[in-house]
Amino acid sequence: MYKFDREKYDKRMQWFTHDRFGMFIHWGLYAIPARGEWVRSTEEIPEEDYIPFFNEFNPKDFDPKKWARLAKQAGMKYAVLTAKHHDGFCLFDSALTDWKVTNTPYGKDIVREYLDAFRAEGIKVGLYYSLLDWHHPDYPAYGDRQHPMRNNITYKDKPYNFDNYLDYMHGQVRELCTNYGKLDMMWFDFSYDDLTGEAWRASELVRMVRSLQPDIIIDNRLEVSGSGFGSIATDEPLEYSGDYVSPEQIIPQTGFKDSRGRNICWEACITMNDNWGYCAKDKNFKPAEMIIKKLVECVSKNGNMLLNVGPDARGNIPAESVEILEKIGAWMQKNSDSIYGCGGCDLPKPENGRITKNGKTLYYHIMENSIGGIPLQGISLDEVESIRLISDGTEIKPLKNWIVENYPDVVFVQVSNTVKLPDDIDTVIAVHT
Ligand code: H79
Repeated sequence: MYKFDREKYDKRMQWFTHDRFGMFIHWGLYAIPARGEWVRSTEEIPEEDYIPFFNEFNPKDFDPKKWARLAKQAGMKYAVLTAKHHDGFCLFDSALTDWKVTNTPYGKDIVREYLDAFRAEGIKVGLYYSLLDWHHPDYPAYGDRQHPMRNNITYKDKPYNFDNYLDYMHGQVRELCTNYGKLDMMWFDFSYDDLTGEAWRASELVRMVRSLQPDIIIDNRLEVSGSGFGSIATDEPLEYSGDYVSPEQIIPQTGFKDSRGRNICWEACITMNDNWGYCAKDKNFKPAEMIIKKLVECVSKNGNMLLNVGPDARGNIPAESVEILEKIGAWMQKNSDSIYGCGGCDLPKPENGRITKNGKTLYYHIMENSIGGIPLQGISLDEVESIRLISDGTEIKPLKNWIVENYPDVVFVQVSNTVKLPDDIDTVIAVHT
């Protein structure tokens, strides 16, 4: 009988709640048509028209060390690569299929190259594995044009044996957990309709993963889709509940608490533009400034952000994404003390920004300027030990004038003589109490 072990759980989640910021990497054959990772389904591309991308796949510029350096410079502490996405194509050398990178002209095991490069930079490593598989003949992709997860028209009216697919899927996950050293995270994607939980033989799968990788963190999508908590939010999580909630393309209004008031771990996965896989036409990139503020928002609600890049067919991360990551990195260089090891606090969100907290230090993220003193809401002067600008450690003096007396639970700071506040993005003031 499975029994949830809270102590073990808290221990394995320590790095996750500390690190807060990771890189998601969506890469596969779909980088060649360059219309996003769902192209096979949305355009109802039959097998024979997708195979040419397989025969062609040879990313000349692929240099995972470059990706890893970029992630590190951006302040990302962990990464997750699509070992297999919904099209079933494997970026690893699986013994269970021919539909894999080592059979393309490129010929090498990309998962292994990625793992080596990211580990060398001290970045924790995860793998994404799609539960959907439009390539495998026993996955129920039975050609229903109305159903996006199941509209592989090549398999229309073909009989299938779902148990064969489950054996294959379990076998591949076993390969990933056996042949590639220590993995920090498995990111399953995703449950829908009646395909959820034990329909994936999920308890058995999770038991196997944890026996091979005792410290691994698993997302919650063996139980739910991209939305919803699952039993992780209850006092008795199921064996396959996963370790954290995985809101997709959304940052929740508040953090999550379980019935006993404990924070529930979560990670918002977010794209920079409107696609996960490379999409040549999609130039709808979010400004770096916005992404930084959203990262702060996640942390202020006790969550993580997994920010996506979709490398192109040659293996280059798009220039727009590189620029965004460099800007994030410049901000993190000065301000990451307000991200790593931080979470939210019980104070309401201040009007001019947000608060993150690490132990006795409150980080006031000032995103909007004030005339006169800048209000740091929710504290009083007698609680304050020191106030510092975290970018350079400059001491900041509390303002003392007639306003202050009217607001006993606000500390006003005057910084115009020392530094202009805020900068374009988010100036962080550390209040040590
Ligand atoms: O891997 C990324 C997405 O491809 C995957 N999860 C993230 C991490 C994902 N799979 N499904 N979904 C997200 C949600 C499904 C959205 C859909 Fe659609 C709406 C499928 C069909 C309509 C989006 C829009 C995809 C095709 C059109």
